Amino acid sequence: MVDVDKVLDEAGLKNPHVLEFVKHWAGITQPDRIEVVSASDDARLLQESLDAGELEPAGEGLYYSQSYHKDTARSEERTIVATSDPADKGVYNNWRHADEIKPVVINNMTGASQGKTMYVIPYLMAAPGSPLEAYAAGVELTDNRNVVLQMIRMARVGVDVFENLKDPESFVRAVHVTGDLENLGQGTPDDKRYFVTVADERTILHFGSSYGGNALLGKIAHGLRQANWDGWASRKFLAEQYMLIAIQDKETGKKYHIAGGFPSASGKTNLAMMVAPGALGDRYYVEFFGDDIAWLWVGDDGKLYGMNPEYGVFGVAIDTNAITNPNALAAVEEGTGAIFTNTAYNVNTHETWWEGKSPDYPTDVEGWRDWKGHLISERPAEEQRSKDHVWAHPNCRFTSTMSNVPNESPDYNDPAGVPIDGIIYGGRTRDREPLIRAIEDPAEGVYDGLTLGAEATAAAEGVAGQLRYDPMSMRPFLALPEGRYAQHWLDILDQVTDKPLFAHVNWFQRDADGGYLWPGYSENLRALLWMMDYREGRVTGTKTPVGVVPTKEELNLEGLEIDDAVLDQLLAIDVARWKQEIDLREAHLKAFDGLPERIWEAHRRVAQDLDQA
Ligand code: SPV
Ligand code: MN
Repeated sequence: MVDVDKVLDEAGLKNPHVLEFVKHWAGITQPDRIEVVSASDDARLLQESLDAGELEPAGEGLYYSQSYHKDTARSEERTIVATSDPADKGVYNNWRHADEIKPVVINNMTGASQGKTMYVIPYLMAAPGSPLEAYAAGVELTDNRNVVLQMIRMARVGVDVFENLKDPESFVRAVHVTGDLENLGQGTPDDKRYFVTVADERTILHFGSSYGGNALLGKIAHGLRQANWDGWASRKFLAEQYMLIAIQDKETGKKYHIAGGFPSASGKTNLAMMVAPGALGDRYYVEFFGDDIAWLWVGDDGKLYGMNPEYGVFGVAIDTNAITNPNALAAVEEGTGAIFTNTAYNVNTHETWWEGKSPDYPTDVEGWRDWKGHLISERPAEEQRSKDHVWAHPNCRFTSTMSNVPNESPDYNDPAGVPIDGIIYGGRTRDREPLIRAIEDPAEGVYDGLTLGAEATAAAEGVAGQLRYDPMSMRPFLALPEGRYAQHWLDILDQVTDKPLFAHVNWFQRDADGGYLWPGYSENLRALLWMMDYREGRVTGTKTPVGVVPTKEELNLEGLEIDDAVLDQLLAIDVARWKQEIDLREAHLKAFDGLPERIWEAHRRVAQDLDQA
């Protein structure tokens, strides 16, 4: 048995509550060794991982890792929110009673770290001194070195972040045990994986994965699920799967801050790291605050404030290239310390590659391995360069710290956060949704967020044009039941004196042949500029039943060649299609218990306006 007192004492981790927590879980998982880690341990841990073959070099100061082939993404069906009150059950939170589920996970964790090291990771999901600091501290225990390296990139990690905690007892207790990945029955009736957030105990118990959102507990489990609960329980804040940016107008010096929710893998990272297109760059500059999580609260001055609790970016690599996201490429250049996961890898040159990194495959397949570790050269010739036989996993990722992103905002570390001017929602919709529509009424904005969705991608997944609803882009991350969550949103917004403007955006409208009508990527800035003009009263747009849409003249199209008829289509409201959508929304919202009357009023108002249109 490891002498836990001695290990923590020598590491300078003096907090008695942390000691009690580590002792308790070490007794259950039974590691051979315990080690407290800080960000300053990064170089040593990287070397250990390279020596052990867990990482491979991917260029100077770059690393490559491969995960177990059945462990490549979050597992929503194995993710559970537990509390001690059945009233906390929602439609999406997969609620279970803590008394029922905790013993199951604990049983699976018992003895499961034997032979391994348990790493103790003190972390903070906020800039030190943030008004939300009390909800930001956590300690993750993990038996996986790669998880430590990823956590060091994704959160502020170290013994020092715990030194100034105002309440030494108030930290999230997060336990991650990898388990025997080859014998967990992933996807079978005998699946042993459990990813449980015991929200009312501020305890996270994840067993059976070493991948991203299942294992980096500061990110999704704490930063979203636990914080979703804490924000409501404290009545103080909202925790949302949102990107956060500032658009700086160099002429006036003013910065507009926009937060926005998009369902997972809908281009949030590209949007957040955006570079102003062409000549627009002379006047505007986009600052990056975060690509995946924003915590929002009301400041003493009555403004809505926001910050990104994360310290890094865990981005989808597929289709990341010089056109879609030059800043992401810069963030994974040599010397950044970035880690690639499940891309293709060249054993000779140590390069990484993923579909969409370049228009063509690497010229020579020699030395290239696919994400499962099989040499491309050993495939049958017709499978070597075929879309049906990918090189990289569709969910392959890069992990890099915020400071590696060239357009990181100088205000990113400001504990005061930044005032939020606008909140946007966007999914992937091939028709019906215009490029942008602004929504002034806050309750209608919340209603719009609650009815956000992404279109079913394959025909088999659903009816064409029908959305898989993803309220606020929080469907996989909600700890709260939906009605209570919606009420909490209204309560927070009611306290805000200078209300943010809401807008819904859509970069994905298609023509009859399936081609995209809008060029997307950096050009998306044009829609956001209109939004800010609207908020400032510089444009009036056209009022429609579903919000205010820009006129063609109001959009800044400088340097963009776009057909007039295409623009008309991009800004049109198809009333018949919207009426269909209203019926689908009604069924979607009806499933939620206790949805506030103000949300229903917004719904009925939109429906009525459509009827009269
Ligand atoms: C997402 O899936 O929305 C992510 C990646 O941000 S993960 O951390 O794996 O959940
Ligand atoms: Mn995400």
